[in-house]
Amino acid sequence: MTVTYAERLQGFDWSLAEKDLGIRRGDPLNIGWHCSDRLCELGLARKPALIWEDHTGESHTYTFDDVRRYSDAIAAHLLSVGLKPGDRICLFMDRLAELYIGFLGVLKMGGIVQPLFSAFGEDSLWTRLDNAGTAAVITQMKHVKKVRRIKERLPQLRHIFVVDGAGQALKAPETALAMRELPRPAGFKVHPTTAETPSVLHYTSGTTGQPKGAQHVHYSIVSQYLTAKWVLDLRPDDIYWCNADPGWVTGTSYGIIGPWANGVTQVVLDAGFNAEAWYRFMAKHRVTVWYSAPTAIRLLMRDGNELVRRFDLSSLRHLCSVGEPLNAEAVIWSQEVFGKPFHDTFWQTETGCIVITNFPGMKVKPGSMGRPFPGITATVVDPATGEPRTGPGQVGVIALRPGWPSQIRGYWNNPEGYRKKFVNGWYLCGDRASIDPDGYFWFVGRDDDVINTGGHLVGPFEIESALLEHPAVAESAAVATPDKVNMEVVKAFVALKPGYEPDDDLELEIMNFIRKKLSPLAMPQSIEFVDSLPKTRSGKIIRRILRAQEFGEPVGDISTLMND
Ligand code: 6R9
Repeated sequence: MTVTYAERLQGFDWSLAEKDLGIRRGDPLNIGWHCSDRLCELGLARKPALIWEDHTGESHTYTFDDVRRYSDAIAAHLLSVGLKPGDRICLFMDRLAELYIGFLGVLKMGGIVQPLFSAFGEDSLWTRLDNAGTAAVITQMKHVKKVRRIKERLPQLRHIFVVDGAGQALKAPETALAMRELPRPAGFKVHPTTAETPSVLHYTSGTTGQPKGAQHVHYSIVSQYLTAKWVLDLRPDDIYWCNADPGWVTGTSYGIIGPWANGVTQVVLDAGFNAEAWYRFMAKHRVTVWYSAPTAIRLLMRDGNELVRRFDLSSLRHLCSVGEPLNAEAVIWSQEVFGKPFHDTFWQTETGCIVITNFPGMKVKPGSMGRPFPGITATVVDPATGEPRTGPGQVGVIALRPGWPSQIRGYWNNPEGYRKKFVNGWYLCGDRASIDPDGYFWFVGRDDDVINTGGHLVGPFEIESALLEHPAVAESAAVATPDKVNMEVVKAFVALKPGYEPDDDLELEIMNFIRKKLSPLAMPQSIEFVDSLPKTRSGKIIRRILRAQEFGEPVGDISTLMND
């Protein structure tokens, strides 16, 4: 029977999770150990941990004992070549089994694991590896070329491992790292990291500057374990699918740590979106709990109800969504075709775990994000003063009282950037919302210029910087424009240098330039050529005006901006 939200709130304390996980304050704590060795000790060695499948239908099952042994072997290998605890080690590959198991391997040797989307182009990759001072990249043949092209500009990068590189033409410092061929390390000891030892470094985009490295610690497992158990409603016999890529925090907090800390079997599909393939995959593996995102749900809706009815999806018990506003239509549609609603969950890279959510069994108000997870104190405030704005109809910025276990401990090499997120003792999420009399949060929009496309945050600054590298571009601004499926997509405004004339070919060329340098997500879907861009007196481009025009919203008072 589902325990109610009210019951969960009663006498809540995070130590509940510590007790379940056998964590004692002051003892070593290592996520890699918790997600593999511990489960074997608890008798789950032969239980499938990962059922991996690719787009051809090729499939492989890894037990918790396989995950334990292979992650040990990877950890031992990384140490044997001279990598050290605290080194940043990047995972840059598709959703291969090595990504999930390598993640634990890096943590087990005490390294800081830095997962990056394999879709990233050279510039996106370089920015993040340079900022983190990354010592090693673990990649695959398909993506190694991108690493090759930038490695001269990364003096700290000492090792490039290619997981499918055996027998291939590799160029130093590349070496092959075949997980299954590695020697079984005799007597390997997991590095004795502690609760506050850095664990995962996720890069996330803000309005200003290049992306920031959000620094998680091993103690995050406490929140990730409990939210996975209570919000995703994970139970021992579940077959769980999180369709997020581990390049995104959802793919690590709830695509690796949360479910495995619970000893739950996960399925992974290493393939792009395809409605029919997704339904077939879920039906084949009898998926019971599915964590997805609004854009994926809208894509499924687009492909119609007839398709979904061709598959037996009766195994599905619980559905959750994250990343962007879950529109009421999507909740209603899911009720119609799956017989159950998607439960919205709200959180961020910085929070590390779900903080506002529709609990299982709680009345779902379609369009609302639900209520704070127990142990999370949340409200909405005036971002200038930090004073609550919870009166009827009032909108404020979502604010959290710091101190939950998986809150990041800072931005990598950027303490000032993190300090700016706090006002009057509250951590500000940068999202606007209102709270109804029942305590449900209703998302209104972002409070900054970050573009949320298909659930992924893209920073305008990164796009604008890349645009300026194109020979024809004199000035640029990147803003969100509405999109039916992705909610928002990137639109660029470009002023050309003298001698260049706007035309379709140039538009396409600039779009592809960004796709290659950054990623398909960051690529503007359209470019509007303009003579000049709206600017403050100090010369900063005012994106707000452009964005408001795209959304047909009033531009508001810009006199203060113009006087900036
Ligand atoms: C986990 C994740 C965080 C930003 C967040 C907000 C948006 C996330 C949402 C949502 C509306 C939801 N967001 N969940 N907006 N409803 N349920 O998404 O992390 O990539 O850091 O993005 O995503 O704007 O501030 P991250």
